[in-house]
Amino acid sequence: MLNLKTSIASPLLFAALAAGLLSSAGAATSNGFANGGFETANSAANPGGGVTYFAQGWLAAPTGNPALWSTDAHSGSHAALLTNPNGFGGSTLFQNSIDHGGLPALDAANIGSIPTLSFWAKGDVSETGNVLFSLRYLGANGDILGTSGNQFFQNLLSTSSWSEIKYQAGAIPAGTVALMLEMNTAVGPLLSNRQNAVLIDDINLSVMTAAVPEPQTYALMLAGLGLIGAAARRRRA
Ligand SMILES: [Ca+2]
Repeated sequence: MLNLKTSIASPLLFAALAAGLLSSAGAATSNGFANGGFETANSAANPGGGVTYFAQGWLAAPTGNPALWSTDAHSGSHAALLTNPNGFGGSTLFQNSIDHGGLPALDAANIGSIPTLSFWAKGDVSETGNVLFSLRYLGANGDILGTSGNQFFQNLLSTSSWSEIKYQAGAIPAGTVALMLEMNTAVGPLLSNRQNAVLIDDINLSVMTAAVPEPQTYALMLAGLGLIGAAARRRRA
């Protein structure tokens, strides 16, 4: 049996394994949602066409109370505002990582990697409301291949200061080409003089590319294996 402790091949082999582990960390692609700080206005080149764009690339639900472009910001000069000022309503924003986002279509290199979503939020949902986000994995035909489910975050909100909210999603399933984000607040009657209003800013979606050993890693591994083979042959001889 090969004794790795004394084999001349072991330092090279371990170096190759270490290089492989390092390269398997992958590279982050960020930001997956362009204009996640809501700093860029909707433009004439990006008209609504039946859909409400409240900031460049960001869609508001056409029903209920559309998401708004607010000057109360965590960074820069604008943020998104979800609000139902009269109660009994919903307000929703959407983003798709391809059509309006910052990522090319995801492919096999992304399958199995873990997306991370982070954003900053401030506000209140009133006593009868809630606010949530949902990440969905979309296939090439727009079919939903997986979802984070509804992630409620009203308990993390403050009316006076911004809170950072971070979420590590499930592994990207095979066939996924895009991630879609939905954020929504809904409320019944407004109680205790509490408004339903949630500000969102600095949305960042980070998608790690999956492990792909680089050519020099393969070369090191082959060199290490060759030396092990040579050592083993010497020992047998
Ligand atoms: Ca901003």
